[in-house]
Amino acid sequence: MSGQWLSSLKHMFKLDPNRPITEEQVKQLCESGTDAILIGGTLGITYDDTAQLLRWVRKYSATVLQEVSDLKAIVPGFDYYFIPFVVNAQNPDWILNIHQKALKMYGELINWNQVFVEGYVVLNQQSSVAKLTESRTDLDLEDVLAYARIVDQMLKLPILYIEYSGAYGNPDWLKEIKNIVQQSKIFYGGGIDSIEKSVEMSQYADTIIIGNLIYEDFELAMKTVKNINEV
Ligand code: 1GP
Repeated sequence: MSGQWLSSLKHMFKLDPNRPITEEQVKQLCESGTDAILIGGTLGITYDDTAQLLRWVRKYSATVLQEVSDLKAIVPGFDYYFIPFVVNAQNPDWILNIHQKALKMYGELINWNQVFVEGYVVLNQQSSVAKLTESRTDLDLEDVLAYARIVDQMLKLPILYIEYSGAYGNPDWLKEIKNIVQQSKIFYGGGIDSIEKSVEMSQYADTIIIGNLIYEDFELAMKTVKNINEV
């Protein structure tokens, strides 16, 4: 079931509980035809803000996922939970320390059928996530392919997330990554601020994630859904 469901994801909107959005906009995103609404962010993520967004999204039939970044903000009631595992982090918390703490607290309560681990490769040095996790971003293509192989072939994680948060990545690199990945689904997020970029990255990534554009140009963000489904 899980692999099949992941394969159905071509497009997702990522809502940051720490950024302003209206209930009407959430409604439109839910009814846009996107494959899922992902709720998560890096800084200032609280239980209350996350729960508020979930309440708004839950009024519609959209699939809703929480990407967990703070143990204090895990909210029950999502369809699925995505757990980031940042493979190029140099701060060990983001490799397995936080996960160990989480499982010490909640290990017995977790329904593992609802959980997917994302092998993150963080590539934009300027992003909050790179700074927080102290990710090693001075990488050439061969370095990135090695990280992709760790996620895909060594750890066999369901998701390889190529994260450029706030900047547009190199599509040629995505093409090379697609060529070597065998079983992980490739998520791409970062700097998609036009229809052309959304279509371009969809050629190589199984799933594209639209974040900032929701807050910068809502109407344009909405248009990325239709165009992806025509790729
Ligand atoms: C962020 O990958 C997502 O985690 C989306 O990136 O905000 O740059 O669209 P943007």
